[in-house]
Amino acid sequence: MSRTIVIGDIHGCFDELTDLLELAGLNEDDRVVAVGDLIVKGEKNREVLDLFIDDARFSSVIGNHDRALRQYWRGEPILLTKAQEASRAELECNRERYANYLKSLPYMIDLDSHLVVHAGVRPGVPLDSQMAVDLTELRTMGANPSRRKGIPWYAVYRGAKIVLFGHWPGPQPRRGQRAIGLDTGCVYGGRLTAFIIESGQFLSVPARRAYDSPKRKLSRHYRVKDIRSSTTLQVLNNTR
Ligand SMILES: [Mn+2]
Repeated sequence: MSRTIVIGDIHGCFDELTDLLELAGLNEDDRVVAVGDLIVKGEKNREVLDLFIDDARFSSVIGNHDRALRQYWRGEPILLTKAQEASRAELECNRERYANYLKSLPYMIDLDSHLVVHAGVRPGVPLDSQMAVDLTELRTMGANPSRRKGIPWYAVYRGAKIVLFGHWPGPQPRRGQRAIGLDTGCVYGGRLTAFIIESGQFLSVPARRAYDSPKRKLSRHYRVKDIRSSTTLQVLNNTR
């Protein structure tokens, strides 16, 4: 049976991506979907993009870092961070190829029962009315979507589709009643994590090393109480 393997933030960690796909035993008829931030901070950004461009099994939504380069190459007035500038320089050798690929990345990939986005969806807002800034940067409820303090969006979200997201690294996958966060901080020396939709199974591999240091200590997994009735969580519990 073909599988849908959803992978957390890769950030140029091509070696760990290879390790994870080997652990998963990637088959010809499997599909790989990334939660975005394919590039920036790690050191093999070209290799990651080449794989996603050349292999039809691979697709991704756009992350905030992918988006920054896309905006820069479109000529929008944006200041790149140091890490983004380093990736831009690495990718400049084949700018048209990489710029075209970043241009093609959607904000959401709808997998029917599941929805893949980079950061989150704002609870209560219809999917076709979500804002780009929320889809690529949302962490908590309130006016500043990037804020880390406060109630995480996924603790409130009760939408029809289970949202698979990245963007907010933690030592373990983040879990809400209807959402699963897959960024386990590989580029910071954590792990690269995948979730297989059909089996509800998590797979992860350790980073070979830390390629960047986080701006703050990886926050502890936010525990959502009263989640017993959730189908998602039953699936998750079975795989512990
Ligand atoms: Mn990220």
